[in-house]
Amino acid sequence: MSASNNSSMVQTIHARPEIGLKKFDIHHQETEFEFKEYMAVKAKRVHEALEEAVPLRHPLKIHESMRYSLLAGGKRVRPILCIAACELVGGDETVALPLACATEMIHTMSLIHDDLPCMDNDDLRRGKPTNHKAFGEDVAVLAGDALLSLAFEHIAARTIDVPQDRVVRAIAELGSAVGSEGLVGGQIVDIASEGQWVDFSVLEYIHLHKTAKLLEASVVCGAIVGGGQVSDVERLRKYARCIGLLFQVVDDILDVTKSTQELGKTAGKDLVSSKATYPKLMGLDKAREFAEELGEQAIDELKCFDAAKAAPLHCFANYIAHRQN
Ligand code: GRG
Repeated sequence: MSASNNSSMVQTIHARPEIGLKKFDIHHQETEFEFKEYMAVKAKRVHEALEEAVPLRHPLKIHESMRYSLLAGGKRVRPILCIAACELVGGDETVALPLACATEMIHTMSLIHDDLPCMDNDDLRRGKPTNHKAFGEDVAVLAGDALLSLAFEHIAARTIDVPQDRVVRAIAELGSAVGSEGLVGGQIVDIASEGQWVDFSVLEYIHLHKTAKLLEASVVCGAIVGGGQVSDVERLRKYARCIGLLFQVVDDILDVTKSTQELGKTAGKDLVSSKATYPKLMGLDKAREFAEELGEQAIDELKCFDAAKAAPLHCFANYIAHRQN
């Protein structure tokens, strides 16, 4: 796939101070990159590592439940981003693999808990009955808890050939992305906002925390264990924040434009619920324009890196902007 063409163009995007969007130029550089193949190879490697990390053992029920959701498929966006960021700054895939698996364990636990009757009360996830539908609420809560705990154990026990200070920094980054100022913070504001009128700043808070924080931490942690300079890590953080928000804007758009079968989860839920979404607040066309802007700004953050090495992250921004499920 050609990630870009040989021409150069300049595009102006207007400022949105909440997330630091600014005017920028998009410089297209010539680079060839097989993104589909890259995704398939990395997803397979992550799947095998996850399979190995959670074997079927005693007590059987909890491990069955953990494996049911963890190995159910999913796009593996977070672990692949983690590996891609590590490789961009010169690190080896093996160095990032335990962290990459941890991001997927945390993501999966957040989906299991999000689907519970006390949260979103959903029946379908990754094309299958949700964890609590298959195993019961009690087991689903525990499977989520066990995956969260295993994620941090896995990083500490399995990350090898990396200076300890980097591992500790990565654990701190991930811990903060998950907690009360991360995913949990976004979820609680989301719950508290239900049935209320919310403005853009609240909507953006919810999505920057509920969705973007884990994507950001995946990229940042990959760059940290890969040995990236602080300036590069921070540049990649900005990239990741843009694609994190982009991910959610696209999720909102897909919810109203795709079927349940196409998504593998219940479609149209946002429309019937009283939840605020980007299409509801700004209309579908403007939400699509906003998604384009975020994708372009993400790519702009990569321009100081070598174009060939940054190709996976470059293609990732396009993939997230144009994904169909
Ligand atoms: C993390 C301690 C802790 C608790 C969880 C429930 C909760 C707190 C937070 C909700 C987080 C959540 C479910 C956000 C939505 C993120 C999102 C857009 C998920 C869809 O991700 P995809 O499309 O799914 O990558 P696949 O199935 O492809 O992995």
